[in-house]
Amino acid sequence: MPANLPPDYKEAERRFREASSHEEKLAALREMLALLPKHKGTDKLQADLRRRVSKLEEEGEQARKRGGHRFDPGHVRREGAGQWVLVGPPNAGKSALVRALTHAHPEVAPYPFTTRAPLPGMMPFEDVQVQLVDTPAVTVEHAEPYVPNLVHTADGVLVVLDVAADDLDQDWRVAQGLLERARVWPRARPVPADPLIIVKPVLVALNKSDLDRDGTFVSLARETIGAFPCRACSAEHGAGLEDLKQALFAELCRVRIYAKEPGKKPDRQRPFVLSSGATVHDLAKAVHKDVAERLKFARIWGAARFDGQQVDRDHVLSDRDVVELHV
Ligand SMILES: Nc1nc2c(ncn2[C@@H]2O[C@H](COP(=O)(O)OP(=O)(O)O)[C@@H](O)[C@H]2O)c(=O)[nH]1
Ligand SMILES: [Mg+2]
Repeated sequence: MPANLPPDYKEAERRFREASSHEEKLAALREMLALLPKHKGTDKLQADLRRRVSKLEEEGEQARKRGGHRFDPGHVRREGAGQWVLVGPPNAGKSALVRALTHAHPEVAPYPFTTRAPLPGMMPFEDVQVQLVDTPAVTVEHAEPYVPNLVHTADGVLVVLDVAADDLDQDWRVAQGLLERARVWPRARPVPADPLIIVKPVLVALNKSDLDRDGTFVSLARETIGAFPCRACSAEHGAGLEDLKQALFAELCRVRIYAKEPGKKPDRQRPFVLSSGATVHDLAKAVHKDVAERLKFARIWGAARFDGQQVDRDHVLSDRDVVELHV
């Protein structure tokens, strides 16, 4: 890999790695090709990118000829502030959690493998929505082949375990095996230098806490899962769900920004949701690319010290800032 690739290129490359649909992949690759500095040192990379672009173009053309869109269970369109995919053994309560936290109605039943296809639902949290995707169970013997891809492309993975299960150790091992197959590395652990893995939040829901009268099961489970962040909850009785919702939003590392035009009130209903670390310029890009190009400065209302204070485009935003963009 040639050194000194510009940050924009690396950003496009990140998008390529995280892309789950054909269109997203192609768009990111084309951007990488456009942003790649063209000189001798990048000849091979250029050729490689060209080859990958034309291969994807060809595949897209063939798919269109075959007729329209085929249903792809390994890809759920991302919506809202971020996408969590729920995974775990049969009967842990994945579907019950999606039912309790969203407006979706997956089937909940006391027998295994009720859920066959991924089912997304939107979880309202304060003034945003977080997407939860219910999936079929994964066991030692059985896994739908598309589940690793869902796990790889989601923004976060919620491992759902039944705290009262007979063999929690095995359920946990199977879940970890799935993360490995999906090439997902949990953000809570020191990250190895492996270009094929993708780092994302992995959270564990210790469900059915209502069956754990004296807390023994939960403490044993916490020992099993070690350093992973976890929340005890009961999808059926509601205990711990508020806390879980909070964690699901917090672990996404997002900021909510209310944009306003000079002289007008901010739109408090629909914040722009950006990755934490986003700058005034990132917000302007999210509003419109013309705004980003013409941006002169911004004023911010947020934490007390920014009471309408003027800042430049590189200023890093905080959750719930109100930002007035001046073009
Ligand atoms: N006691 C108790 N039972 C639960 C809880 N959540 C789910 N269940 C039950 O566990 C069974 C499996 O739930 P389901 O959501 O279908 O599990 P899934 O296979 O992981 O999707 C059903 O009989 C649910 O009623 C809970 O928090 N407490
Ligand atoms: Mg289910």
